[in-house]
Amino acid sequence: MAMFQPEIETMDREQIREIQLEKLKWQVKRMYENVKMYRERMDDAGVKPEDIQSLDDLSKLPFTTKQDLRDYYPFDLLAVPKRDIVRIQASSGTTGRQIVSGYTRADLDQWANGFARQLVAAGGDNRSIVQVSYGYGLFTGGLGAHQGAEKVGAMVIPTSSGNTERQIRFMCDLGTTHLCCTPSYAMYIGETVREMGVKNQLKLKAGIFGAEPWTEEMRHEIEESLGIKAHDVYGLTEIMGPGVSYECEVQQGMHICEDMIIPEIIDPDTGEVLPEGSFGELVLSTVTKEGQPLMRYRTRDLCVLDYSPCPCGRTHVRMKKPAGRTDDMLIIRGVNVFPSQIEEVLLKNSIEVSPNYQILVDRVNNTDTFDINVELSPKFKGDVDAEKRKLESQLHSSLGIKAKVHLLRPKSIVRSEGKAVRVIDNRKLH
Ligand code: DLL
Repeated sequence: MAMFQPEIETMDREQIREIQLEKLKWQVKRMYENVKMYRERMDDAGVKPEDIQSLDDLSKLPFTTKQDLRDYYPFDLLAVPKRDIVRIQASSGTTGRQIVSGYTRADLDQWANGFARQLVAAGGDNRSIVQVSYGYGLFTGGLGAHQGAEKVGAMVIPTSSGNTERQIRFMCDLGTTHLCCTPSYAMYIGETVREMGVKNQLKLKAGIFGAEPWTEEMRHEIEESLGIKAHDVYGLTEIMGPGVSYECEVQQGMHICEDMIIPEIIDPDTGEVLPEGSFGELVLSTVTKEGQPLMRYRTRDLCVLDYSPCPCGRTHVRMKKPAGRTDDMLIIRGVNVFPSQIEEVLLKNSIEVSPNYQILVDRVNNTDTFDINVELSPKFKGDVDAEKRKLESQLHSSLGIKAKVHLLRPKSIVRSEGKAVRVIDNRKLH
C-alpha cells in the first residue's frame, strides 16, 4: 500500500529514537530559553536543558495540562515572536474555558504531513476527490483535513458540516472518493443517503473519521451505509488537529507521527510512567513544533500503545482507540461508567435499536438517576417491553449498575453534524 512519506513512515526504530532525542534536546533548550512557564517549572524541578541526555530523561520534565493553557491564555506559551504565528486554532470549549494554539508556517506544514499520511493510508492520491465535512473555523477538523488533502494534491471540496442533503448531492455529482467528518456525522449522512435512495450513485471509497470516540460497531454501521472503508484519525487542538495519529489499512490502532511527537502512557493518578503495553493516560511531547510547543502534555485520553511491528510496514507506534477520557468518566452511584461501554452494549443490539442514544444523569433525593434514551431501529418489529428489559439486563451486567432504558421512535434524538453530545449530566446544576 502507498505511503505519503515512506522514508519517514518506515524508518527503523533505532533511527526514530535518535531523531527524537536530537529534536527533544533542541526543543527543551528553546522552550527553556523562550517560555517563562517552562523555565520556572524546570528550575523548580532542578532540571536544566543539559540534563536531557537520553529519551528516558524525558520523565524528569514537568507535565503540561489544559489548565496551563487556560492560565497562560492566549500567548504566554509561545516559543516564537508573535509575528511568526500565521494561524490560531481553538478548542471547542466543551469541557471548560476556551484554549488557543498558535502555529507557525512550518507547524502548519508538519500538520499537513500528518493528515496527508492518513489520506494516503486510506488509499488517497492526487486523483482523489476529498469532501471535507468537518466544521471549518477555529475547530481543527476542517482546515486540518483540507490542508493535508491539498498537500497530497487531491481535489478538495470544502463543504464544512451541515446541510446534509446538499452534501450528498455534491458527493453524487462531483464523485467524492473520500469523506472526512466526525463519525456521528458520517452516521447521519449514511442514514440520509438511505432515505434519499442514492447509495448506488456514490463513488466513495473511504472515510476519515475522528474527533470523538467511536466503537467498532459504529464503524461497521458507517461502512455498511456508505459502502466504504472507514478509518479512524486522532488529534487535538493543543498538539495539532487531525493527523497526530492515523489508521493504516491494517486498522489495528493509529500510528502516531513519532518524528514529530513523543508519546508516553502514565498512571493518571500518580503521574508515573507505565511500562510498555499498559493502559493509561496518553501524554504527548511535541518535539518539532515551533509556535506553541508542549512538553509532556496530558491529553486525558485513555489508551494503550502498541510497539509491535505492524504488517503495513510502518514502524511508528500505534495507539489503540481511546477508550474514553479521564474527564468523561461518569461516577454514578459510586461506580465508574464510560459512555463507550454503554455504546458497545447498544450497538451489539443493532437489529433492535439504532446507534442514536443519549445518557441522562441527574440527582433526585440525594440519589443518582441514570437514564438512557435510545431510538428503536426502523426495522424493529418485536415486543418493546421485552426489548427494554433485555437491554437493561445487558447494561446491568456490563456496567455493574442499573440504568433505566427508554426506547424512542426512530428520529426522535437530534442528529449531530459535528461531535455528538451523548451525555447530559444535570447533577452539576444542583
Ligand atoms: O477533535 C481534532 C480532530 C479533528 C481530530 C478531526 C480528528 C478529526 P479537539 O476538538 O481539541 O480536537 O478535541 C480533541 O477529541 O483529546 C479526544 O478526546 C477526542 N478525539 C479526537 N480524535 C479522536 C478519535 C479534535 N479518533 C479530543 N477517537 C481528544 C477518540 C478522539 N477520541
